[in-house]
Amino acid sequence: MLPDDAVKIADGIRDMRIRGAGQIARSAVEALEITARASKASDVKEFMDELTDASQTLLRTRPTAVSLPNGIRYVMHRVGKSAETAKSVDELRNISVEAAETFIENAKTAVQRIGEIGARRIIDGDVLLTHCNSSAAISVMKNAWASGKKFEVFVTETRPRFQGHITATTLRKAGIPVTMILDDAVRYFMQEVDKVIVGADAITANGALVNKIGTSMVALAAHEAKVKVYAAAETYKFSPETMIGDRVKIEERDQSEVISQKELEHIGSIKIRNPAFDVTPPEYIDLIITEWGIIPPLGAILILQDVFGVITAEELHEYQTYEIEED
Ligand code: RUB
Repeated sequence: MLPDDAVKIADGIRDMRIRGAGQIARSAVEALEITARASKASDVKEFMDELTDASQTLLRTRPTAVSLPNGIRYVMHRVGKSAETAKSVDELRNISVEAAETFIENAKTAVQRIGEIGARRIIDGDVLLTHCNSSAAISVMKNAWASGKKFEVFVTETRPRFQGHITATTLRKAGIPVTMILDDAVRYFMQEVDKVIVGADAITANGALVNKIGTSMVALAAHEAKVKVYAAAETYKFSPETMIGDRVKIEERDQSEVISQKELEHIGSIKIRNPAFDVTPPEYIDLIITEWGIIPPLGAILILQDVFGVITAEELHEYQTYEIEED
């Protein structure tokens, strides 16, 4: 049984009250911390079972943001290693809490650092375009604005959940001039744009970007118009599974986000598809801005090798201290 506050976090991620890959990871790790603090386990094995249960619940909430399993892996790997020698539940609890707090702290620092690094790529007079709502991309724009650069931003609505409204509000509050456009108007306006800047739910080993549905069309329009595309991505969004040939799972959400039941009945029997993310190939991305610096997409493998080492499928599975159980 998960503590109520951890259940609330899992529910919040599932129904998107908690959203955006970075925040999803930080909240999931916080849920592990809450579980560790609340545990009344009488021995180390029982404590590990409780944390593993919590990990399983959190991993099932949303499938695409790789930051979620990477955040859980960060904590569980450290706790799992220490469980072999830990003398008491309290010792292991402290290790869990410390690992969770370190991950959350590092993740926040990463977003700030990306902002500082990325801001250097923005110059006076730039017209930017962003899609969806990314705290990493916003950090770049806010840092650039705070350093005195003057620019404006096209913000897409980002249907069906309208995350563009959140982005527009945040940028506006920072004083940045915003023009909101329909997602479908991206190509129409692209000739006025100097740089596209978006966030990431995952970066694959070959440097592809997994982000909000529509990102690949934005990148395609930018490529055609010779406009630069920057992805802002913390290193915990790089997917180790893609090093061994796995693909990032694309979440498909309910049709009710696209059309009401009443409208659907009016139209008649049709199929609705609602993928929440898409994949932009590395050829359409100029730079990935990480907290370690700026890399070309094909440098993604170097980040992965640095974080996870050169690993085989067996090692990756061994490295994980949990497995996602099939339902
Ligand atoms: C959010 C989305 C964001 C990335 C990066 O999708 O696609 O661009 O998650 O965000 P959703 P951040 O609203 O479906 O979660 O930079 O904040 O991690």
